[in-house]
Amino acid sequence: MSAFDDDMIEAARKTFAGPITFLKSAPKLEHLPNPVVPEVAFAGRSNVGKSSLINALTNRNSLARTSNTPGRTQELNFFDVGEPLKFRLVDMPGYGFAKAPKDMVRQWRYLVNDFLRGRDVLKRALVLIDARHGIKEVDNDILDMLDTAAVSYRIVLTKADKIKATELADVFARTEAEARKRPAAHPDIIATSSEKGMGIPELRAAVLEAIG
Ligand SMILES: Nc1nc2c(ncn2[C@@H]2O[C@H](COP(=O)(O)OP(=O)(O)O)[C@@H](O)[C@H]2O)c(=O)[nH]1
Ligand SMILES: [Mg+2]
Repeated sequence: MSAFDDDMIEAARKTFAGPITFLKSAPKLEHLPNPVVPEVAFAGRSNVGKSSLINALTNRNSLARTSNTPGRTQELNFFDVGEPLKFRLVDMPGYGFAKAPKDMVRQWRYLVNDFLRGRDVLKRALVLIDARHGIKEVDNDILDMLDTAAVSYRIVLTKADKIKATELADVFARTEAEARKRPAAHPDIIATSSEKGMGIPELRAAVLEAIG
């Protein structure tokens, strides 16, 4: 069922088992690291499981902090992968939490939009969608920004362990159909569970594929 062959899966496993370190947080664009290697960014509404997924991918327990306090960080977090440096992962600020002040929403939009438009080394974004809900209204902002900026992206379902297999098959088909209508979206999506490890080897391979 996987679109990745064994060699790709194994190469990806090795890469993510190697050195990965937190580089820096950038609350503003002037704090971005120099664009010296390809980057893959993770986006999604707060609490979608972004930090957990980055931790699962990198086999580390607390590389990206998992927290239950949504929306506290309006920063781009950069992680260096490989020694010598091969590529970077970017943890983008979450969106869509209920109590966000208007200023914060505006700041989020500026930061994310400017980053997406101006970052030449950004090869792909992974947009995380909660498997229990599928794509919601609140996700359209980022999907539209990515389509408009022509930044290639792939939709990734999270927390797949929280629903039954039949429900997952349903939301998977529905979400993939939506992805196929969007100009900059990869036609294939990936279902993951950070808790159970489902889809993690494939997602690692998808990151390697994206950086080329
Ligand atoms: N059951 C289950 N819970 C998860 C999974 N991924 C994240 N969570 C939980 O969802 C909550 C939010 O996760 P977090 O990674 O902090 O989300 P973020 O705000 O998107 O970074 C935490 O309580 C996690 O333990 C998963 O794959 N399965
Ligand atoms: Mg987080």
